Amino acid sequence: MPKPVLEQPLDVAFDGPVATFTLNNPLKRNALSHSLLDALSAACAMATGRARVAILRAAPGSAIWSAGHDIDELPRDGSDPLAAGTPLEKAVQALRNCPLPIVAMIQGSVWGGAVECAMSCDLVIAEENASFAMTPANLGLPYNTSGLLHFLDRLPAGLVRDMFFTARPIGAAEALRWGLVNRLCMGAEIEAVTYDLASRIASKAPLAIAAVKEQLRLLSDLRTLPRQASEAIEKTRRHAYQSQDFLEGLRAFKEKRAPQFMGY
Ligand code: YXS
Repeated sequence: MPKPVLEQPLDVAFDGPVATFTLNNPLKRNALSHSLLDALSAACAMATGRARVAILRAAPGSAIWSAGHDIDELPRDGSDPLAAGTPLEKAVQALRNCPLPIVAMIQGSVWGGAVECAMSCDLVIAEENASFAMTPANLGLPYNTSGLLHFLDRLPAGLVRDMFFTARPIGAAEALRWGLVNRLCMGAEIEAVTYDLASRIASKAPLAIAAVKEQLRLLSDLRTLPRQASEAIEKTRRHAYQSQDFLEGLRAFKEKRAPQFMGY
């Protein structure tokens, strides 16, 4: 493994044309703190022009790839926790806008906003016991429209409903079947498989790949919502993130108990 360049909640290392971004927030199960998310956005910029491909991973042997957004850093003041310009939304955009192909190497379980980060990478390689769970309904948090569009780009609407309404973890084999994962491999092989794939990508024409990545992003983002639809979305989301239920979800998580949602 190449020597990390930065000792941050995200380690960044370069080995020739391959950059490695390693999630490094072990005390909180690699939860995506604002500082980690900002470091991820910065790493995408740093790697541009310096590497040909990047790998986003957790430390070797991690049981949890990432526990999702740092719940302690979700706002309790009635503001939109997933507004445009928040660190999570900016990191997702940084992954999607980065000219380099980014490969998510998934060991362990992936939760909440970390699923959107993994899906915002260009390829997802997962070990056989990986899983993906969307859990905003455990907190009372209404996911945002840009995020839901990313899910709908990649997965059938029926599976998106299943994930968001039940919060059940999707296993690696099911994720492969639906295209959330590109390749599945044994845990012992995932490093070799991922770095071989990265080396293969690094040997291709970078400008051609960057042009295709940008076109695919623009084509998938080519949607504008009529004003009335945006207003209706904002109203229903505000009703949820300003609810007592959202505060109850946050309290229940911290108190390590099941939330009691009352519908207001
Ligand atoms: O009790 P201490 O102080 O040691 O802290 C515990 C957990 O509170 C902490 N921790 C987190 N802190 C902030 N944000 C998190 N997302 C988070 N996850 C964990 O880490 C310490 C060890 O956690 P513990 O004891 O639960 O570990 P475990 O191995 O028994 O269980 C690992 C998990 C991941 C299954 C469990 O920690 C868990 O269910 N975490 C929450 C997963 C989740 O719901 N993530 C979604 C976050 S919100 C989000 O991503 C978006 C905003 S959205 O909701 O819209 O998707």
